Amino acid sequence: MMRFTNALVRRPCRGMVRGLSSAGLGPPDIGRALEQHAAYVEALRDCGLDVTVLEADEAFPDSVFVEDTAVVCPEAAVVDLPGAPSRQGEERSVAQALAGFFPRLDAIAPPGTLEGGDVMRAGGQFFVGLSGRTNREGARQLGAFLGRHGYEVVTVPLGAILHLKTGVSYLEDGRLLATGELVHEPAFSRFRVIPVPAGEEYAANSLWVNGRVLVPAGFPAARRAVEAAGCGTLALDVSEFRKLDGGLSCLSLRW
Ligand code: CIR
Repeated sequence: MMRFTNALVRRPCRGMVRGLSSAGLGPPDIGRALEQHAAYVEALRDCGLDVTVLEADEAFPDSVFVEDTAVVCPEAAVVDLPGAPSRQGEERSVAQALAGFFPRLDAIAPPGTLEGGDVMRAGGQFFVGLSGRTNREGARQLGAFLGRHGYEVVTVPLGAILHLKTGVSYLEDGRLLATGELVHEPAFSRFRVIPVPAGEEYAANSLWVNGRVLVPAGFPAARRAVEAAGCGTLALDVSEFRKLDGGLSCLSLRW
């Protein structure tokens, strides 16, 4: 069975109130965000991960969402080039931290752009969403890096959603939790797709960690659907990150 041993996270910065957002839920409260982030780190540790916590980076309002800055797996680490101009540069300090764990780092280069929120691993395959942040050239470069290790990279064109994993999460054992346009995505035909109940679309971004699924608090029907598929769950409040269009996966890199 797949098992994660490590995670990397970064504490939220005060400037997160100026983070990119389309949620229309108002600015996040930094005090609550810090509490929710600490609980998230604790949950990852409870799941058996060794968690490296980077200090807040005030130069980048969205820097708490470290998932977007790299793609990591046991064999490889690729440093991303975020498609959002205000996020370009966040990846540098993440790369420094990853260099302590990976002997070699590859990097997405212009004109490619890629954000990790668009990258979902399912066993030997990596699905890459083509979004407003990740372009074909970025996906092609990622495919070349991961192909060396025997992984297959499959692109998924996206419509309205921000990132691929805004709408779909891999729950291991061939199970996908999906919403909207992704429920019937042909690229996912070999999976058992668990549709997220209507009105609870935000919960499509859930996070499998070593046999448990972290789900956002406040989405009981989605939680029941995940449990009915045979997964134990742990609900975490991530309301302040939701205000910036972020969710559970966005807050960490895992390998
Ligand atoms: C952004 O727009 O880039 C941030 N406000 C949210 C990033 C969420 N990250 C993710 O889905 N992996």
